[in-house]
Amino acid sequence: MIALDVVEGDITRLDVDAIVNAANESLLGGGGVDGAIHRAAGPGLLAECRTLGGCPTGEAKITKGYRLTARHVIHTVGPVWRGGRSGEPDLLASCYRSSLILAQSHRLTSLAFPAISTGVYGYPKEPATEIAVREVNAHLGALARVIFCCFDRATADLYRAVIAGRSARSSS
Ligand code: AR6
Repeated sequence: MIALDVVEGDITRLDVDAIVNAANESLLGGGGVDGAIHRAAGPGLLAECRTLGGCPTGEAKITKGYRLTARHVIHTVGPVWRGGRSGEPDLLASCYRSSLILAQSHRLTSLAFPAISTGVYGYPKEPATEIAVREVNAHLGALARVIFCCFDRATADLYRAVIAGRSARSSS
């Protein structure tokens, strides 16, 4: 039974137990997928986020989903890309791992990830995708379904290639 799925589109529309938000350490909203999630969830999400006291890079915190179809939001903070020698790969891996562990500790069974850090935070897409797929494969646990939600076709193709075990660099 294959649990990994690649979906192209807007993560705020997905019917899953939790969608993951690529947030910043304040957890008080921003642009990109973070902005889209807060807009779709409504003001209740920001109110709950204010009670959380932020979130360190590489860690994750959970809230309810408010007006989203998803029941919960797992907020994680990816690393800002600074060239790759400032611990970015470990921090990005930690985002995926922390989110998966948190989902399972709340007995969630379906989860959708955006491509964390690959927008405003500038993490190159190919190594980021390899980390995402590796960590999800390693920490699937009892999750029945994990979706990689990609905002565009090129990102979805890259995920499909990495999941299929093809080199990211030969996927275009
Ligand atoms: N659904 C799915 N993916 C999306 C969506 C969406 N609605 N919108 C954007 N993406 P980014 P980061 C993709 O910049 O790099 C925020 O201001 C996008 O194409 O959202 O982790 C936070 O507050 C890209 O591939 O997140 C932080 O300050 C991916 O989501 C900062 O940005 C991540 O892009 C975090 O930067």
